[in-house]
Amino acid sequence: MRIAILSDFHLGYERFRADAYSQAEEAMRKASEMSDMIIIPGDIFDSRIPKPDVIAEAITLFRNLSGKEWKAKVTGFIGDGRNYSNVPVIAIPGTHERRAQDAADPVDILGLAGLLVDVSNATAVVELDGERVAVRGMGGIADDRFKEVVSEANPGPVSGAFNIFVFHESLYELLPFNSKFMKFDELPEGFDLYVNGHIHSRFEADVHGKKLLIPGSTVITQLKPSDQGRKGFFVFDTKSGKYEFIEINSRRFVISEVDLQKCAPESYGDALSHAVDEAIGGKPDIPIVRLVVPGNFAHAENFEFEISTIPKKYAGRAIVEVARSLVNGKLLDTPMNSVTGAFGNMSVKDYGMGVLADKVKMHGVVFDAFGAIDLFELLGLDEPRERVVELALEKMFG
Ligand SMILES: [Mn+2]
Repeated sequence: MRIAILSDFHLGYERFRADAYSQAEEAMRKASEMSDMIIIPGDIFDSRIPKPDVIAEAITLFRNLSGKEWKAKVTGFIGDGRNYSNVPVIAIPGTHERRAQDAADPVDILGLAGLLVDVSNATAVVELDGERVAVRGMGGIADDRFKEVVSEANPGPVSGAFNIFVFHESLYELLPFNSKFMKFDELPEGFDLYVNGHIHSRFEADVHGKKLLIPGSTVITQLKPSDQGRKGFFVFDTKSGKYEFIEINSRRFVISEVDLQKCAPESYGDALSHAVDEAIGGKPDIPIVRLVVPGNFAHAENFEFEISTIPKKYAGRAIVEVARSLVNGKLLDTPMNSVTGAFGNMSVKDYGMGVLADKVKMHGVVFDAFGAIDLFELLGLDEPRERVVELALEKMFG
C-alpha cells in the first residue's frame, strides 16, 4: 500500500491563517491522489478549542477527501473510543489539541463525524487487495509522561499485517533538553514503520532497524533556520519499503543576517532594505523574511532608528520580521525573544505544565492518576477561584 504521512497543519494558526488552510488543502489533495491511505500524527488544529470557523475549515478539508472512492478500507478497530468510518484517513491528537482525558478534543469531533479514524489509543486495520496495514496510535500524552504511558500500555504489532506506530512527541535525540523524553531505542519494538508529528521540520532516522519518518508541519510557525526548506509530506510504499518526500507550494521563508556593525547609523535602513530585496529576489511570491541583526550597538547610542519602517515598507511584497529592535540607538532583544528563549523548543503550555507539576510535587502530592494536564485544564476553567480549587482537590484526593 502507498501511505501518505502528513502532519501539523495547525489550522487556525493566527499568524498565517490562510497559509495554514491552503497548504494543508494542497497537501491533502495531492496525498489523496498519490496514496491508498493517509496518516496524520497530530496538530491538525492549532488550538484544543478551535473556533467554529476553524472547525468548518477542517470539515471542508476532510469532507472533500471522503468524496474520493477509497479502495482501501478500515476493516478493524481495537482499543479506546469508537470508530465511525471505513475511510482510510487515520489521525491522533497532537500537543495543541491535548485536553483532559475525559474531555473531547477537536480530533475526537472529526472522528465522531466519521471524517477520519481517531486512533488516540487504538489500532486501526486497513485492507486493500488482501494486504493488511495496522496503525497503532498513541496521542494526547504529555512529553515527559510518554515513556511511562508506553511502558504501561505495551503496544505491540498485529500479526499478518504491516505495522505502524504513530505518535506525537518530543524525542530526546532531536530535543535533548529533558532526560524524560523518549529515546529512539526506547520506542516499542516490533513495528515496521514509526511515524511522529510534533517536530515542525522534516526528519528521518532508523529505529530498531526500521524507518522513523517525521514529515514536519505543512505551515511555517517557528521561523527557525530548519524551516527554510519547502514543506510537504512523505509517501511510503509498504511493498518496496521505499519512500519519497512530496513538496507542496508552501510560502517561501528566508533568513538573512545583516551586519550593521561597520555601517553608519544613517545607512541602517538601506542595508536592511537591501537584504529584503535580495531575499525577494524579484520573484512574484510574498516570502517571509526574517532579518537577523547580530552585535551590540553601543556606537550608535544617540541614533534612533524605527525598525518597524522596514516591515511597513515591504507590505504586500514580503512579510518582514526583524529578530531585534533598535531602541534609542541600540538594537535590543525584543521582549518576545527574551520570553521565548526561556522555553527552549518547548511549547509555552508544556513549559507551564512542567512548572506546575514540579510545584505540586514539591508539596508531596503524588501525581500518577491525575496528570498535570488535567490539573492545568481545571485551573483554567472560567469559574470562581474557590470552586476551581475545590474541583481540583476533589479530583486529586477523591
Ligand atoms: Mn505542531
